[in-house]
Amino acid sequence: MYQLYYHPGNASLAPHAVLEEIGAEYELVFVDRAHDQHKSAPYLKLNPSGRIPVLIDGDLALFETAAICLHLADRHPEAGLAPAPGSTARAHFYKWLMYLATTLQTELITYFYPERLADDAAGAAQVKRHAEERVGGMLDIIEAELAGNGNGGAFLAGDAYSLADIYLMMLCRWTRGMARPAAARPHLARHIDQVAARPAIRRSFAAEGIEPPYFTLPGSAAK
Ligand SMILES: N[C@@H](CCC(=O)N[C@@H](CS)C(=O)NCC(=O)O)C(=O)O
Repeated sequence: MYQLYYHPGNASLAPHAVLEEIGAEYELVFVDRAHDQHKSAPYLKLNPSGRIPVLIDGDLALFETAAICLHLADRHPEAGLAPAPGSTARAHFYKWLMYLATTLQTELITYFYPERLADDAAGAAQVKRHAEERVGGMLDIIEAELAGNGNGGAFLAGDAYSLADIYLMMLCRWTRGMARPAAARPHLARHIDQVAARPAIRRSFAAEGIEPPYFTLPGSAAK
């Protein structure tokens, strides 16, 4: 049985939803961020970067969200959460998953922790503002893709649902407090609503206590 170290709504949400889509047996292990459990010696043995999540698969302790999702897809190919290796769809899938994990997610982390990149509160506010602007530009690129300017499918990696769609949905949720959240863009709104409506995704939300509205906060620019 897998174990997933998680905190509600954190980067652990994507692998949690992937586990639900697969129908695998797993146990959620709560990481108490209020007490910095993710910086404790036992946790750092599992993930030396002190970040959430970690997946335990037998003797394997795996960190990095995208790596965990890909490993689960590899272990359960019957779940169909990634296109066939070597296919054009797989190439697009790699491209978008890497874009999400290395570009959009990284900028979102700057948005959430601006104080790590500044010397004082004014500097942190400036970093946060720039990060929000840059996230907006990245979301516009994904919006154009979903509108059919790129490989043009209903989903991020083409015609079939994949774990890249789950990953995108998780990151879009993180923008809900922005002046112009992901859900303010019509194609992204359609996409993330479609992903969030899936029974497996709903189960992962329910288990983490995530309630609607999922992608906006009152007063945001999104409907
Ligand atoms: N690249 C890492 C980033 C994970 C990450 O930053 N997780 C956040 C929660 S969403 C975290 O643990 N933050 C605590 C910290 O940075 O101290 C991954 O995808 O696993």
